[in-house]
Amino acid sequence: MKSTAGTSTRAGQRRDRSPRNYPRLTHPLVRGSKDGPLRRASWEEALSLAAGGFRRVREESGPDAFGMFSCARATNEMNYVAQKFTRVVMGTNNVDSCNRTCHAPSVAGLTAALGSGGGTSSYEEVEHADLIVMWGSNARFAHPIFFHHVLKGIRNGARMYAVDPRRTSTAEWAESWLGPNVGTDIPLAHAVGREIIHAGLANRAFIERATEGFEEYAAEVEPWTLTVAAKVTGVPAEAIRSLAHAYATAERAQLCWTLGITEHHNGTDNVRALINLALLTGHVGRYGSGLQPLRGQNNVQGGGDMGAIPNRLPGFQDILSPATREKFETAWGAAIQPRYGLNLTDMFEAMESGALRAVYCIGENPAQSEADSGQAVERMRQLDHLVVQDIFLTKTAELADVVLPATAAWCETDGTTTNSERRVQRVRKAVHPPGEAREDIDILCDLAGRLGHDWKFEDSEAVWDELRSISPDHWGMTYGRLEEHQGIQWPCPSTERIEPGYLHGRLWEPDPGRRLPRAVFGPVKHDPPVDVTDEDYPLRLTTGRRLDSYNTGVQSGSFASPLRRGEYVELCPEDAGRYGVAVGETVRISSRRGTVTAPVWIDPGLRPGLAFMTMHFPDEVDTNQLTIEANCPIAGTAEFKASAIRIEKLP
Ligand SMILES: Nc1nc2c(c(=O)[nH]1)N[C@H]1C(S)=C(S)[C@@H](COP(=O)(O)OP(=O)(O)OC[C@H]3O[C@@H](n4cnc5c(=O)[nH]c(N)nc54)[C@H](O)[C@@H]3O)O[C@H]1N2
Ligand SMILES: Nc1nc2c(c(=O)[nH]1)N[C@H]1C(S)=C(S)[C@@H](COP(=O)(O)OP(=O)(O)OC[C@H]3O[C@@H](n4cnc5c(=O)[nH]c(N)nc54)[C@H](O)[C@@H]3O)O[C@H]1N2
Ligand SMILES: [Mo]
Repeated sequence: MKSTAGTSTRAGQRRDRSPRNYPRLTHPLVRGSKDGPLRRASWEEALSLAAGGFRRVREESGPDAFGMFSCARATNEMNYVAQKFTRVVMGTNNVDSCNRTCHAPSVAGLTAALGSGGGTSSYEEVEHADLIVMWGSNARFAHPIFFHHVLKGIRNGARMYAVDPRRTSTAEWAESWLGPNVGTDIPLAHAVGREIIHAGLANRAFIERATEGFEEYAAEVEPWTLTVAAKVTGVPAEAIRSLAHAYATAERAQLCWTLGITEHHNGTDNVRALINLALLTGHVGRYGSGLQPLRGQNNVQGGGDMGAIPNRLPGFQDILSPATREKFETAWGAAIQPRYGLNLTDMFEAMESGALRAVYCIGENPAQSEADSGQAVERMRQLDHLVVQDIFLTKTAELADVVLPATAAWCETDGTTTNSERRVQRVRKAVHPPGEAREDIDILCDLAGRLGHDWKFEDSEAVWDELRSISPDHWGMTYGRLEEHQGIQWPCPSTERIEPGYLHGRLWEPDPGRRLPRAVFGPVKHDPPVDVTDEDYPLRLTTGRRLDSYNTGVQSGSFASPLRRGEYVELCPEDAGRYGVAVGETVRISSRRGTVTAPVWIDPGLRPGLAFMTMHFPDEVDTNQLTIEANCPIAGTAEFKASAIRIEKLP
């Protein structure tokens, strides 16, 4: 972890609040010299420069000097081809996506506890649950389609609890809102677990039949009495008790979480703390009860399933398994490195050491989405060769040597995507792409050809059929069947059957010989946020989303809308009073990494000492200049949810 002053990169920051709309890329761009400007180029010139750079770096420094950032908004087919390009053409497993910045801890935690990284239930089950817990999730804003299922559940009589330091729009729908201090979810979950055990509400039969590690877990939670946890979390003991009893006594309970849990330096431990509660009560592996990490981007689940992650081949098959590697080597006619590649976080570190020299960035905007973005930009500047393939001219594209204009997956291409309930669905080309823009897969195959691999895919279905032939979980999903059933959930190993929509039914099957794999408790420990608040940086800043905008704002733009009010730093009324600032007044916000200015908004849903900002308007206010690159050692996800800041009123 390196800290940079960062202030210099902010010199040109826009101070006006006029809208910024990104220009759609309609033709390739190249940079004549390292410090020269980007200029228009033909496809021939751009692709030959892109391929030439990749070849040169591989020859000089070996395959592991290359890294691929793959696009979680693009199709499964495109992610399949991108990881195949990385492994077969470039010869490395260095491929990853924005999953690293959000739900990698969910995948790691679920895999360690249950053997598979997918959410365990279907959306429909939420409509028939008795209890819905939304933990660190503002689904009303960030997952509005899923939230419709939640609202149906509530209408059908479900009770809902919300656990979020802010009283969010989601919390407004809850019967009970628990507002923990940022970064205290493990004490809270452990106190819930301890209360369930002490009240005699643990599902002893399930624990005995289906799990391991209970004794160690029980010992770990024992010190977390309601009183101790109330002191650390700030949640009243009675509210913790109420959640424990509601969860343990519900017939069907859905435990849903998102980034309030994962975007911490101990995100995987946080996830394990929640999974423990399901194992304690048997709320997993049967209809209506389950664990749902609501995935972020439309196809971030599919990107991982397709192998666009450094440790798995398509179908979530482990690279370390010799039999799996052999299967893929036969299918692809190329050797696969028998070790995990670098994840996105590792790749940024490797840029700094010089080990990573060339990056092919497809549909990601890390110059604005990475924690401590000043440092991330500096690292990307050190690359010998950066190729960006996007639909807009992003801040990241502005750093590139070659910029390739792609089509938008969601309306200009054919293929499939996979949502949080593991449902694969078709997307179709509905409009013609602008200018000379080409499909992501087409560009990848052209580059592969220039690097010696002659790939011919007739259409997206041909890519999908190749994937099906090597991923047992996808084998039964032909395009025809996807159409017929309007989407199918994995696993789907047979072309004849549709499997139940929930996972891990094995945990409820009789197993007298103890042969079936068990679910594993994680005896995790509390570890407070890395960026401590003190006299100099007395406020806790947490960052997240609003309904009206999308991620770094590239796709949602900054166009004027009655819904959208641009970036603000949100404070509670007490803090605004303490600093003597009113709505709209501009303040300077500093962390140990950088400084930005933003106007103030007052949100009574916040508590004293807690501030909130989004990442949606980085050209106005570059929030990630403030955030800390403190990463979860297991998943590599940064602590976007907890920075320490100071606020000063401008004269
Ligand atoms: N409108 C809109 N929708 C989106 C997106 C978007 O940009 N805009 N982005 C998409 C993406 S990529 C993702 S990953 C998802 C993210 O979806 P969410 O994770 O729901 O969104 P966030 O607002 O980042 O964070 C959720 C909540 O975590 C809370 N939180 C912060 N710290 C803590 C903590 O320590 N403990 C607990 N329990 N909670 C905490 C915050 O107050 C916030 O309300 O949204 C997706 N959907
Ligand atoms: N402070 C703070 N920072 C955060 C977070 C936070 O909560 N707080 N959350 C993190 C999370 S969860 C995420 S997921 C990341 C998101 O980080 P990014 O993925 O880097 O950000 P996006 O703005 O979603 O950028 C998506 C890019 O994909 C391009 N694109 C869209 N469709 C296509 C396509 O079909 N083909 C191609 N080639 N390109 C396409 C868009 O034009 C855009 O440039 O941000 C992270 N950063
Ligand atoms: Mo995300």
